Amino acid sequence: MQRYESAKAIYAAAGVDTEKAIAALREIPISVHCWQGDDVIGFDGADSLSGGIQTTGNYPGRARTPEELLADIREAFSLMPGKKRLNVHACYAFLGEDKGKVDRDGYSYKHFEPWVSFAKELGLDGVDFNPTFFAHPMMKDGLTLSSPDEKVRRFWVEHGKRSLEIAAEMGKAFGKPCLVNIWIPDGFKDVPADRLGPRLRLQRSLDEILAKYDKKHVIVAVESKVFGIGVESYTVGSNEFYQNYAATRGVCCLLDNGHYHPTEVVSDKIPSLLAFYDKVALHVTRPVRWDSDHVVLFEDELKEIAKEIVRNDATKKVLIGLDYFDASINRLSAWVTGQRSMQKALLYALLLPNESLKALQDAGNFTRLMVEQEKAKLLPFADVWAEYLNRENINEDYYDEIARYEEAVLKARK
Ligand code: RNT
Ligand code: ZN
Repeated sequence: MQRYESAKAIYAAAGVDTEKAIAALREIPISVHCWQGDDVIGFDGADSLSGGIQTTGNYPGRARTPEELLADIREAFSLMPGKKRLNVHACYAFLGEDKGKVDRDGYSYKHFEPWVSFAKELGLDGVDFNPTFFAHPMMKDGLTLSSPDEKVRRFWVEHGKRSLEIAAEMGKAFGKPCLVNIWIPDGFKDVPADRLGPRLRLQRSLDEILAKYDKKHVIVAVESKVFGIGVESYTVGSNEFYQNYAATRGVCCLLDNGHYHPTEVVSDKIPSLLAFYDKVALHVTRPVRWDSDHVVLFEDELKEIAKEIVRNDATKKVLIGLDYFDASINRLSAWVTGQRSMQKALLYALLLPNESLKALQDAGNFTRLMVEQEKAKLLPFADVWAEYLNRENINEDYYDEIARYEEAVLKARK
């Protein structure tokens, strides 16, 4: 308390209102991915991941059933401060008696209703949804929506349509739109003979999927990528393809910060897109040398991303989602560390004297801008963070609780 009062005064002298920052942070939802808990396997029959994405590590305790995953989410979410949404993939369908009978082209809301009830029980802000275009036998030669095989392409178009219907119900259940993100793994390991054909087929498939959906309850995003493991030479859903697709079809782009060339940064892409789009969706991750999906940490580029959201007054325009999967450490700890890092970065950005820094830039006073930006880095951020957690009834330390859960619950999973 004493530390907070002193920090509050130091920030006030720098022109920053810490109370306002804390209040603003509380209003920014973070969509937490369900797939960190089970290494992106899901409930609908896959036993391994495919489509150029990979989890590495075999730390004990992976959730193997819907019950285990829900229990882990409940525990992990209890250690995460702030407003949360739950991000669900279609492969996490509760199929019950339909298991083995109904495939992804036949999923309906009833298979996901348990997620909605669960999210309500946890008091979450809503549920987001993703069609799952990977880890499935109907992927042919690594292709889904861009497949030249009409039977394959139709199957996945149908899956996309079903997903939008499911999402509309999810949106209705919370009275807020549900974000549906479309990511497909389609691409080639080696030099293709036709780069346009697959893209034209993808364009057609997307147009078919999006022909009709509930725009009040669903926001659609498309996620581009450079390459995947085993899909190094060509990606159908490239950045240029999706940005133009989104702009011409009135949907939004989802930027995954692991999906660009190593010196490109998503923090710079956010304001570029905000100049044209009402919404920009994010998959926040931490790429180490490639799209490795490491646990998100409180690092410089994350801070830059948060700054672009906060100082452009875009906390309602940028839809923040997490997308990482680490199987080499305790999976709950991975979840919590990543979510808290995002929260920290947002608070950090909210606590900067953004207006006066902008004024220095516009006045061309770059010498003072550099001095002030460096000074701001050492403001007593940690004390405000501690106060925020305190008000959220969350302990700063989460290791002991996770270790307890590991002993009591995870160790029994053999
Ligand atoms: C893959 C994409 C995609 C997935 C999730 C599971 O490179 O980032 O978003 O990680 O849909
Ligand atoms: Zn992603």
